[in-house]
Amino acid sequence: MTTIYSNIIASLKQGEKLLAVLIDPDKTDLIQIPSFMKKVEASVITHIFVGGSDVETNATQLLVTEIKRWTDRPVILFPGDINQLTEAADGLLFLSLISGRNPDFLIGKHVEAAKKLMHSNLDIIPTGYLLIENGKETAVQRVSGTKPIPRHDLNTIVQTVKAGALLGLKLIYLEAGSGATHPVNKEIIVAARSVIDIPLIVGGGIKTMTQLQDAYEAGADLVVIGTAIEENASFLDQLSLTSFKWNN
Ligand code: 1GP
Repeated sequence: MTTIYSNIIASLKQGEKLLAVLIDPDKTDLIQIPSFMKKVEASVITHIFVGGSDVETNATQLLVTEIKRWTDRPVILFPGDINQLTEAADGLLFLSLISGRNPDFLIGKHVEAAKKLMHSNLDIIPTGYLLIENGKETAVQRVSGTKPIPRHDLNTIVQTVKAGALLGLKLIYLEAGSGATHPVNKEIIVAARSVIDIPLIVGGGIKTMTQLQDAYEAGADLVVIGTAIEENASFLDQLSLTSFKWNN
């Protein structure tokens, strides 16, 4: 079991909820990182995810190296493609897009990456990644060429989550897509939570404290926020250690 993963499990056993900020190398100016990380350090953010849909080669490595100068929080790759793999990070969500039927994103990219990852020091966490329809087309949908599962099709969502767990995947990530109109709703999170005992990540379109709280209450163990923080730096202030606590 990897260190990052065992720490996630340990947190959940203690009833703690986890929060990741998603930083996209393609949308981030390195010069902003020191002041941004200062805010992250003062916040309840527990993990830093780095990734994007279209990222230039080397941009991820440069960004991760800069982030790690300013924080001890785990930096985890959340890659849209193989060129985003870098040993500068601590961990990797090894994503299989199990909601889709594109063999490249189910296993093909993984085969291409395997040689490099066999000798990696990254904590590699096999993750079942489900794209749930949110009201508009997302970058994941465009890049992967897959259809999201309709958000009213609870049965397919639940059976897919179960299948992911039965395959031995270590995390399930319910994704509405970056900038989603509708975040993954409570009903879906409750249903997914009820059929697995591995950690559940929820992300996409979460822009308010209420939506964040809703996701936790429904059973998300780790929530990912990218766009809301990118577009509104004061959102990070609301997540400061003093003003927001979800762990009773
Ligand atoms: C996207 O789940 C993440 O992959 C975060 O989405 O940018 O909408 O917060 P947002």
